[in-house]
Amino acid sequence: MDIAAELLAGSRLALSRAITAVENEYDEATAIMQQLYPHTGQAYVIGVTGPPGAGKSTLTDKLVKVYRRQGKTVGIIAVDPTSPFSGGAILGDRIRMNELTLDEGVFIRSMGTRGSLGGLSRKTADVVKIMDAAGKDVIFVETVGVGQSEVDIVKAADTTVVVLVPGLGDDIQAIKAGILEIGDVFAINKADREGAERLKAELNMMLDLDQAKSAWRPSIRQTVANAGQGIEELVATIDEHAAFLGTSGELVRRRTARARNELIALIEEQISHRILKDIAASGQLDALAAALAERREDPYAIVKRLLAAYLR
Ligand SMILES: Nc1nc2c(ncn2[C@@H]2O[C@H](COP(=O)(O)OP(=O)(O)OP(=O)(O)O)[C@@H](O)[C@H]2O)c(=O)[nH]1
Ligand SMILES: [Mg+2]
Repeated sequence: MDIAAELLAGSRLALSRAITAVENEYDEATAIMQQLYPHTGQAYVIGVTGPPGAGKSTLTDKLVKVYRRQGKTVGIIAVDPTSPFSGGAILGDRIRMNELTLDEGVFIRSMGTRGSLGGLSRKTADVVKIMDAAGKDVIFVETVGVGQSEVDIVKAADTTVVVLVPGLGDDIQAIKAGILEIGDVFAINKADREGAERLKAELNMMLDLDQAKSAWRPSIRQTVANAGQGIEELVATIDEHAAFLGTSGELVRRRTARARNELIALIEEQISHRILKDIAASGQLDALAAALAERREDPYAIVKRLLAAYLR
């Protein structure tokens, strides 16, 4: 049996190998994804993002336990755009989620950049699909908040939980507009610390000012993740958002928009990859670069010519 068939039959090893194939861009990755695609679209995807050390992993660990008690199987993808490590090498998460690694109903995978930040969000989306096809009911994507990269990564999520903590200095100033836009649910974690109430008030004010109002007003919950406080309430809020997405038709709209973006990215990637591979292999790329440097050619004419040749 091949990897995809074994994965669909329930093999954890095949699941792991499929993810590795996508991460490392092995030749068989496309064929695997193609076989799995019809089996995707079943899982509910929850994004968890926020500043470094906010308690995302601790919170995820507690949330996962609630879903496990409900009998749901879970996939966890811990994405660190700042780390070159992958395949479970993010030690802190390993330790914090120690008990979960012993649970057959939970599959955890860490992903780093491996030097290619650009491909990380697309690869994350593929890993979500792989876990989805493997039958995970709920999939968590945890990513550290460092800017545009995590915004792109959480686009794979149905519900995005933004984790904030009091006492980050300028509190609300530190919360970039981008993060406000992606939050469906806000968790003010480390609410045992001073300033949790003030942060909540400030956040509420910013959300009220937000121009791009949609039918869903993001909810704010306070949590103390390491003590397990506020977890059930947070789950209830996530469930409320999921229900809202379903009844309003927003889930279909979001997933359609996501499919559209993924298709565009795939077209761009495959076409440029194909053309670049051809001209690099034939040595043309170097010759063209030299011609440009000496102004014997212009890049617009070159691209026009390459495209014309490709489209023929
Ligand atoms: N006081 C307090 N500490 C917490 C709380 N939640 C988590 N912590 C602690 O905060 C530290 C960071 O927690 P993590 O869960 O690793 O945070 P993270 O956001 O996943 O961190 P990165 O993935 O490294 O960005 C750990 O030492 C936790 O035990 C909380 O609610 N209150
Ligand atoms: Mg973490």
